Amino acid sequence: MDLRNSDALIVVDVQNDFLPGGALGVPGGDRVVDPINRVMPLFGYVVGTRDWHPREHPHFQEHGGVWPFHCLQDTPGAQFGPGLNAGAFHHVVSKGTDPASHGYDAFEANDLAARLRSRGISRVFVCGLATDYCVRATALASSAEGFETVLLTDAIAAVNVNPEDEDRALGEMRAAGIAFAKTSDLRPAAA
Ligand code: VGL
Repeated sequence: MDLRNSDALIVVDVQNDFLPGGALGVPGGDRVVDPINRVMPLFGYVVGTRDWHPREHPHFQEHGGVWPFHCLQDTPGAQFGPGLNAGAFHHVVSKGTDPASHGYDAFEANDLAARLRSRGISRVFVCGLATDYCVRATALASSAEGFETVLLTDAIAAVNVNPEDEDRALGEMRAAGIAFAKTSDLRPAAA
């Protein structure tokens, strides 16, 4: 797949707490780091997202939610994963800061869509963690915002609270018209 200058990459939540050994470690989550590092330089605009929760958040079991504490603001678990070249991010979106929303979707309640449009971006590639939550929500939102959306299937990993969650999420994304590609299929945009 040939890249265009009007493409952007969104790297979702590659944070310590979502990597193996983290508070909500995604099985195989560390496998996304190398392919992401490899493709970031192919994109003129790279957005990194991070879960960035206050402790008082309905997302958490302690407060009636389903998740253990993870990605608490300014804690080591919320830092980008070791080895991820987060220095390549042009913009960082912090999600889940508002107790009124879970923050699965990187487009929710911030200027990301407008930012991408103002740069002439028409196509968005999505990778990162986790396939069945924030990657899914972000890719679906990107598509709903009118961006042609491509999921990088070798640079994602799923939580799979239920074993079928990954397949269900992939099916929902496909049904929404999201294309699937591998990082090794990406070729640089013509200069
Ligand atoms: C996520 C589970 C809970 C994610 C966030 O980043 O995909 N998953 N909170």
